[in-house]
Amino acid sequence: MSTPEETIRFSVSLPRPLLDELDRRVVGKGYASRSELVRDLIRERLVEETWERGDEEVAGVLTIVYDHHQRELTQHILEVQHQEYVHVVASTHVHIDHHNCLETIILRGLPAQIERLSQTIGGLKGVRFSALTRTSRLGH
Ligand code: NI
Repeated sequence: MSTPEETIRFSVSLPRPLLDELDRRVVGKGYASRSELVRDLIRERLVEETWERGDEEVAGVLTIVYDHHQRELTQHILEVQHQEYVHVVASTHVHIDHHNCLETIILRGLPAQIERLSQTIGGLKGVRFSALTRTSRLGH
């Protein structure tokens, strides 16, 4: 009998060049074993597929860097977050220097809602950098 949390060992056949590539990544990324890397690759793919399907609630972190001196930009960023408050879980603002502000905004909702909100904020004039980290529930 197998339990849900049981770890199963199975063998995989790979062409030598692909295995070499895998092993370079194991070393390069500091993984303890091939298994650890393969588990992470599978989880990454599962998250991607959940976002592509689009029918399940997911979470994301939007990281932005913006010009503190851009007129009314801070106000616009806040307004967008208030309008979409159901999707905004939390946000953190850090003043990285005299000109630049960094903000991380944790978002929750359907993938399309998070993508749209991220594009709206990322597209505001004066936002110099914008990157969305996509995550989802992983029961394994
Ligand atoms: Ni600031």
